[in-house]
Amino acid sequence: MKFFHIADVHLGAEPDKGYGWSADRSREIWESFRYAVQQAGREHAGLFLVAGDLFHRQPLAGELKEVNALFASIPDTKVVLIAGNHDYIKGKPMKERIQWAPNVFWLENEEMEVVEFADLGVRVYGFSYHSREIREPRYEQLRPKDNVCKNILLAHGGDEKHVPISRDTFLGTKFDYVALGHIHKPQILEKDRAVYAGSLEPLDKNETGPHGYMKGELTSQGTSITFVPCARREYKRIKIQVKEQTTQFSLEDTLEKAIQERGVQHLYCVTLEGNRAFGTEFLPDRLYPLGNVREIQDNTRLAYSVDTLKEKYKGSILETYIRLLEEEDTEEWKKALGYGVEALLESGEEMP
Ligand SMILES: [Mn+2]
Repeated sequence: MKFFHIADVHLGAEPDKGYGWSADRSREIWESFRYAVQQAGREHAGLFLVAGDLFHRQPLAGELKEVNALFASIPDTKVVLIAGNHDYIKGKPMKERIQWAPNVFWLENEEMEVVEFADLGVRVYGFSYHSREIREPRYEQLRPKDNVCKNILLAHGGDEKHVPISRDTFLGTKFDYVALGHIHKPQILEKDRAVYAGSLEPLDKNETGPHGYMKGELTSQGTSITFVPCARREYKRIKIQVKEQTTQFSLEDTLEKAIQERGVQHLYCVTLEGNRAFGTEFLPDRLYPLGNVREIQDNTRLAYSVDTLKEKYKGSILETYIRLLEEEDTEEWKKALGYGVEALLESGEEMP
């Protein structure tokens, strides 16, 4: 039996709000979700598992309708969902909010419940969040009723405030598969057994690398899982090493080329490192428009020679400062010397 496992879609999220591509990202999250559903249909998956946080916040009636219509378009695939900490069950139960398609199964109780699909020979276990936090480690020591059929656990959490999970929680688990959500980076806790699908699309700048869904197969030999990347874009980091001869224009050329090589559709966090020439200040405002630049971190230091500075600023605070800190030859003092010199030069306090 083939199954799909997705998590943390966060429909309704607006990543990088205030940036030019934010509205596109909101739409792309929906598109990726539609793609994953359609793909499950095309590949005749028996199950489509949603491990929580399908919605970024309490879903609107229109959003539920949209999601339900997509699920209804794959009637031969059973869709099983739990609610996570973002879309926790509040007020009216899911089952009463709209008329769900017959292939949609919400495990929306606060306590563990089970849905059994005799035709697939599978049971799916899970419970939903009814609040933003669950601090009890509720997945410890969980085991299926019996192993006369395959058993899958849908789970959401893993940090201190969201059902803590340790290294041992799913070690040697009796479940045939634990479909996890909440951690946005795809991650394997137990090979082919306990896996975080990761967010379908990356949602913020820390979610670097590929994103997508897990595709699995349950056979009499066991479970096998493959990660299928499908996100429209990735967050990527670019490190640029500047030198004394680097100018604003040459830096712009370097960044533009780096973005072209990696793909202009992606989203970039840029770090500048190395030593810039005395008198050179890089202008971030001219770097942002060179691509989808999310962040620029300028960690460059001023290139200078202590002797030249002492000579040039003879009789100034700067010279006194250098002489004072030069006496010690430890790493800390050298660092302090560097920071101090830069601060004095930038403040203009170096003048005699
Ligand atoms: Mn979550």
